[in-house]
Amino acid sequence: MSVHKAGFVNIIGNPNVGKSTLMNALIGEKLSIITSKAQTTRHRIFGIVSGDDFQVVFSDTPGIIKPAYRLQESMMDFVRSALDDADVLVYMVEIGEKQLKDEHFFNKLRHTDIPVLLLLNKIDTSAQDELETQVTYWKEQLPDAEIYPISALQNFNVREVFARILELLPESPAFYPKDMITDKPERFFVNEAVREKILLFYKKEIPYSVEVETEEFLEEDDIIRIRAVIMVERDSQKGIIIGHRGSALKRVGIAARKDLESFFGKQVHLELFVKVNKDWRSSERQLRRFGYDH
Ligand code: GDP
Ligand code: K
Ligand code: MG
Repeated sequence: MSVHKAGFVNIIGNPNVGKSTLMNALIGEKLSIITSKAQTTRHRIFGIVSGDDFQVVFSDTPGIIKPAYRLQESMMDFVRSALDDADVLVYMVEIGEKQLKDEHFFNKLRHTDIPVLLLLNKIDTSAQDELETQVTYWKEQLPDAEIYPISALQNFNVREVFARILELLPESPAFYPKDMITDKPERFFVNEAVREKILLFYKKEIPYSVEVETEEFLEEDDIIRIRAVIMVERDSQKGIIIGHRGSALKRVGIAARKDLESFFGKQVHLELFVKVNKDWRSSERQLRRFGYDH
């Protein structure tokens, strides 16, 4: 009888190094939203890859940042717990980057008993000699880590990383049903798809003042009917989100609907509303409502 392996792999690193891109490449589904802006990923998201004799539960975390307001503090709680509950840690840096912003966290990473794979990402953007310099630098910084130069975007070395993860996993039965690919409910992906388009289409601070909540998710035989609310902090932001005669909001709706149709494999009817909800970012009660309290 062959051995069954299963375990938890946490992907950590600074904002924008490519953590969500890697997780999606590993899983082959667009579970985690990706944009070029920092703080795109606010929650921890599980992505599950199963085979006949293995199950890997990946967790994509928000980037490591110094908390500036309440929301960021609870984002950092996710990151810290990611160091404690993993079987394998994937620490991602991008080529050219030097050292974590959070020294305390970096020390913890250096002294952990959990195996660490250091992925040097975005090597598609660098020259060979720069790559060598970086590998030397990181070998000094984290002597116990195994270093893999990769390109998450171009799928270079991703397969090799996955194979190594499988070797490092403990013998264990599966934790989740084999056909499950994520722990998040469908509504979560609606919220994230809408939020991704807002991050892409609006400038400056607008995206960071926004939260999305799906109020209705009705799956019928050949269509899914969704109603979602975009919460902003001020009336002026509401106007910007909606745009001239609703044109800006319409653009968000069309783009998000396309993504959701390919994600769910079904026609989607998406209705978006904008509501003003003052100070959602700093209120404890509101944060709990949006699921940031664990
Ligand atoms: P995260 O904040 O660490 O989750 O980073 P994301 O996965 O959201 O990626 C941030 C940006 O880096 C996006 O614009 C990605 O397309 C880009 N990116 C990710 N991986 C690579 C890579 O291997 N090469 C290049 N050139 N860009 C990448
Ligand atoms: K990002
Ligand atoms: Mg991310």
